[in-house]
Amino acid sequence: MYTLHSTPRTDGFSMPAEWASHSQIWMIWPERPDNWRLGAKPAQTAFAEVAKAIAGFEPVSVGVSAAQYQNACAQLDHPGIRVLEMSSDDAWVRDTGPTFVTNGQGGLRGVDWTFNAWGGFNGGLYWPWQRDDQVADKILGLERCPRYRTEGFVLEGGAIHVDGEGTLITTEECLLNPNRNSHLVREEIELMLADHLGIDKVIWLPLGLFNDETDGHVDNFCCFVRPAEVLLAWTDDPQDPNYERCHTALRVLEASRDAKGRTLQVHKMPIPGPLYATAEECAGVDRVLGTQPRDPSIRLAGSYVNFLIVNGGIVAPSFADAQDDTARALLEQLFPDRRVVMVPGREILLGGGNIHCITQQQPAV
Ligand code: KQY
Repeated sequence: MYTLHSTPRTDGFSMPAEWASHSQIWMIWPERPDNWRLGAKPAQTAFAEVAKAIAGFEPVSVGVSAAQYQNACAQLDHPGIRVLEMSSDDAWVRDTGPTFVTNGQGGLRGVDWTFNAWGGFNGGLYWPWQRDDQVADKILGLERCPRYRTEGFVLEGGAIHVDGEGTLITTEECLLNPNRNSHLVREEIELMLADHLGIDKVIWLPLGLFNDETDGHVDNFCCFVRPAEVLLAWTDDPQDPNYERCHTALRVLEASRDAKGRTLQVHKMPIPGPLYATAEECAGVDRVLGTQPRDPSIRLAGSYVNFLIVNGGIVAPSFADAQDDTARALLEQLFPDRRVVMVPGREILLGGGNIHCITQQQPAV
């Protein structure tokens, strides 16, 4: 797609909050057997359920490989879903897709961050990742959106949340990890975020959720629900490895002011489980050198915070867990004007993420 050599900020563009209205949601069809068990068949069922839940609120576009085209079309048969042939390395469009930016005057452009599979050769989750790094460009091309490319600056969409009013939340665990942008210091990273997302203030949480294989993406841990209000994954159990993470994040959030000088109200979302993959689930994943080992002893980074805000609704994961009802009730209370739909999230979690990680919103302009 046509590449601009300025920055969104100098051109008057910024990233809207997720609750601003969308024209559609992007997804990618899961396929790789070294990440998704049983040749990705259970994951495909889960993705189709997510796509159909979203399509009840707004249109969905799903990128799929040539090999899976017919199968995906059959499983995604719904008037609100279009299927497009698109090669990729895996199915995490939150991280490989563009971050759309708008200018309040009908302009829509996209930031195409460099992608290195969550850490490149220093802890990344697979190689090669070249087709994933091309996903944002392909989506922007299909939508005829001008593109800003941050060549050499690595970022995944799941590593940030914005309030649309100048504030961004992220984690040091991810953005300051030497496996992302080791050539830059914190202030230089903040400048890149400001220039490309039009934000004025970064709130740095030290860590994300325990065992999150993305190195602590904020979208699995903490999100804005409206300006000056955040939802934080939470446990009161001092034995839980998340206890220190959650309590430290709370202290940071309570001491923070947003870009407009407001203090933040923090809502606490219980963490499900603890959840683990079964031996049978792990055995269904192909073993390939350089990909994430699957083992029943490894705690899964399950989180209800990994939901998507859609036009008029919330699409959130359920885990057949005792906390599912509490999570639904809290989401209904926090979003009284939206319909909350919960979709089984376990199969997506087994692959390393959840609903927010496999979706990318395109703002309406
Ligand atoms: O959660 C995400 N944003 C991506 C997770 C990638 C996991 C690959 N196994």
